[in-house]
Amino acid sequence: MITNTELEHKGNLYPTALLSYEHDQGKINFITNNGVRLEITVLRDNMLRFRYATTGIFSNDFSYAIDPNQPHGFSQLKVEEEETHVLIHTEKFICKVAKDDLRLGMYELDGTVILEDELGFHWEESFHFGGNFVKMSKSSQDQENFFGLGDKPTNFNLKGKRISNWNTDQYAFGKDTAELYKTVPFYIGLHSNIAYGVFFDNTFKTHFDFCHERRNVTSFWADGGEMNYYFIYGPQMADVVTTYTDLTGKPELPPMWALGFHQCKWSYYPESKVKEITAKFRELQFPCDAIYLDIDYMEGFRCFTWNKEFFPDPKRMVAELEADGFKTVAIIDPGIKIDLNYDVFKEALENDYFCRRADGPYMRGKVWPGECYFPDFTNPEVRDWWKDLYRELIGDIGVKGVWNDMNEPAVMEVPGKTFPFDVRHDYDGNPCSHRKAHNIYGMQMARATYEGVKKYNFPKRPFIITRANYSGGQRYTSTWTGDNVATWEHLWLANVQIQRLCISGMSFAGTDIGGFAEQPSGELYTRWVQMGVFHPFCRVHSSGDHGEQEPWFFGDEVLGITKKFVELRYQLLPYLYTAFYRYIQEGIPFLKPLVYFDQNDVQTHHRSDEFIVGNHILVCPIQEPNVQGRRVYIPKGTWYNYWTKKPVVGGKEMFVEAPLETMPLFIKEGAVIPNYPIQQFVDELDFEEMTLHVYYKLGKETSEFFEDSHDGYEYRQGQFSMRSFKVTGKEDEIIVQQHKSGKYSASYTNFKIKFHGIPFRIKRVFFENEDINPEELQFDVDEQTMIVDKDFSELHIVG
Ligand code: MIG
Repeated sequence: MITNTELEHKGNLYPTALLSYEHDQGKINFITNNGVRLEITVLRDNMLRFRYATTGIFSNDFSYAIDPNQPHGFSQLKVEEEETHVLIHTEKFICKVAKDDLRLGMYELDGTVILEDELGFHWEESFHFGGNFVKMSKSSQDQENFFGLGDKPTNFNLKGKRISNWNTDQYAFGKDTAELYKTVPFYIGLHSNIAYGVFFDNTFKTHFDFCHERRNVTSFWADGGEMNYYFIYGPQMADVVTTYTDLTGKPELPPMWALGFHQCKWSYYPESKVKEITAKFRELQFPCDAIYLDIDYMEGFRCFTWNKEFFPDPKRMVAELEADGFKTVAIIDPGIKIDLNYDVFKEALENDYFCRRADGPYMRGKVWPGECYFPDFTNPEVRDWWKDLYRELIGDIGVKGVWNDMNEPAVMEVPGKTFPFDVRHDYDGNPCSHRKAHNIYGMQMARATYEGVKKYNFPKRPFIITRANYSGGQRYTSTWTGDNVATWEHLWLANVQIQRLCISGMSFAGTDIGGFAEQPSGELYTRWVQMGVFHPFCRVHSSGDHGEQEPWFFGDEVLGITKKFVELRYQLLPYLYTAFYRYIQEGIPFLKPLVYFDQNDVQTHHRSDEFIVGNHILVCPIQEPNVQGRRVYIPKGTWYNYWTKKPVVGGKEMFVEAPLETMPLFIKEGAVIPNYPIQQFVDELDFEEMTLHVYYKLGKETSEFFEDSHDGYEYRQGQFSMRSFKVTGKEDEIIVQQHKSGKYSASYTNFKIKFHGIPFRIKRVFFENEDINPEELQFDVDEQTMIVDKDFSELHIVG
C-alpha cells in the first residue's frame, strides 16, 4: 500500500488524526489536528452525506441538484466511540470513521463490507485557480461492477473505464468519447448482491475511475469545489436508484402526447414543407403527435422571432397543425444575437443579464446567429426574464413544447468549444467562474424554459427537451442524446445510453432515431424505430443535409414495418404512461436494464442489449445488419414470445427469430397489458372499449394501469385512477381480480379481455362470483376474448 507520506511528495495532502467530534441532531462534525473538517449528515436510514473542508471552513451550502422538496428523515441513529473508530449506526447500515486518518467504511449490519476508503479523502492545492483538486479513492471489492453516470457512450458496465464530466457539444461522437452533453456524477456499485450508490455533487469538471488506473481502486475527483458526496445503501439497485431520484427530484407527468411519436429534422421550412410532412403522415395513417421547428423558423436565428417569409402567420399555422392532431415544438438556443434592433438583446443588455468575462467585458462568442452574448441562467432574475420571453411563443402563438439546444454552452470556432474559464456567473448569489457553472448552465436554461412554458401553457402541461443537463435537471425537462450518427454502432450506443440515463434519474430520454449525421439504410432505420418505440422519448431527427429521414423515404417495406411498430407504441400508450407514472411518483426507471431487474443473477452484470419496459415487457433490439434473429438472454422466470405467444423458460440464452419485420419481444407470464386502439395521435378517438391482454401464469402476478385525462393538473387533485390486476392461475383455472383506486373515470365503458396461453378449454365462467353463461360476456372461443365492464372486480375462468 502507498503510504500517505509518500503521496504527500506528489502534492497530495491528507487529513491527520481526529482532534474532536460532536453530534447534533443527525449531523456529526469531525475536526482533525491539521484543521480538516468532515461533516456527516444522516439524511435517511439508507443515505449519508459527506462534506470535507480542508481549511476548516465550509463554503455556503448550495446545490442545484438537490430537490428542495426531497423527503428526508431517519428512524434510528446511534453514534458511538470505540478505540480506533467512531461508529454511526443507522437503521440500515453502519459507517465507521477511523480516528487516525478519518478514513471511512460502510458496512451492512452484520459487518459485510459495502464500501471502504482506500486512501480516502485527499487533495492537492490548485495554484492557478485557488482552492483544491478534491479527491476520493475507494477500495473496490472482488467481482465488483459499476453502472450509472448519465449519457456516457461506453460499455454499460463501467468497470475498467475512466470518465470525466464536462458538458460538450460532440457532433458525431463515438464509442468511448469521454465528455458528452450531460453531467450526472452518480454511480452504482454492485458486489456480493449488494448495490450502493455514490452521488458526487460537484459541478466543476469531475472525473471517475473504475478500476482503470489501479485494479482494486475506484476513485473520483474534481478540479475544484468541495468533496461533497452522498452515499446510498441498497441493497437492491432499485433502492439506490429511487433514493437518488428522490434526492435529486422527479418531474411532473408529461402530457401524454409527449409520449407519442415525434417527427423532427433540421429543418422543416417554410410552412408549406411543414404541412407537406404532416399531411403525409395523415395520408399514410402513420401515427404522429408532434412536429418540430429547428433553427430556420427564426429571423436570422434570433430566438423568440419568426422568419415572416417562411412563416407569415405562425399562430394560424400552429392552430391548423393542432386541429390535425400535431403539437408544434420549437427550438430555442442560448446565444442572443448582438443586434441593437433586436428587443431580446436590448432588454438583456439594459438589465445586465449577459455573462461577463473576469475583467468586465461581455462573453462574446459565435453561434448560429453570428456573434452573440449569452444570458447568465444561473441568475434567478435572468431566469425570470427568460421565462416571460415565452409569453408570445407559447401563450399567444400556441407552440406546445420547447427544445433547448447548444446549452453546454456551445461556442463555434474556439478552443474547447465553450466559454473560457474566467467567465463570471451569479450561481444564485454564490458568484463564481465558468469552471464551476459550466456543467449546470444548460440545466438552468432548461429550468427557466420549463417555468416559462409551464406558465404560458397552463393549465396544460409543459413539454421541454434539452441537450445539456446536470443531475436534478430531470425535474424540469426531458432530454435526447445529441448528435449521433446513422451507423450500427450508434444503434448499439443508443440502446446503452438510454438504459444508462434511465438508471441515472433521467428516464425521459431518447435518441435521434435513425441517426442525426449521415443517412441510415432502410434496414438500420427500421431496426432503430423498432427499438426507439420502446424508449421513453420517441423522435426521429436528422441533420437533413444527408437526405430524407421520414418513414416513407425508404420504400414500402420499411414504411409498413415501421408503421406497425409505431402503431404498437400507440396501442401500448396506457402501459407506457403507467410506467412513466411510477417514475414520477417513485423514481422507478421507465425502463430497466437486466442487471436492475435481477442483480442476483450474475448473467445480467455484463449484458446491455436487452431491457425491460415497465415491469413486464422484455425488449431485445436487433443491432446487426442482415440477421434473421439473435441470441437473447431471457431473464429468470417464464416469458411469452410476443409474436408467437409461446412461453419460454428464462435464465438462459437462446436464439430468437427476428426477420426484418419483427424484433424479439417477450411478455412476462401473469402480466395484464392494457392496449388502446390504434390512433393517429393521442386522444384522436373516443372509443367504447379497450383491450387487456392477460397472459396465463401458474401462480400469481400483479399488474397495474394508471389513467387520467392525459394533460392538465387534475391528477394532482385525485383525478386519476390506478387499477391493479391480480392474476392467479391454477392448472385448470384463471382468476383476474381488479382493484381500483382514485376518482377518475375514462369515457370508455368496457374492457375486452384477451387471454393468452390458457392451457385448458374454457368450460365455466364466474363473473363477480356468479356462475354465468360465457355468452353473456360475448365469449369468443377462437379469439379467447370476453367483454366486461371496465370496473369489474372478478373474472374467474374454469376449465
Ligand atoms: O450546431 O439546430 O444537436 O439536434 O438539429 C448544430 C440545429 C445545432 C444541434 C442539435 C441538433 C439540431 C442542430 N443543432
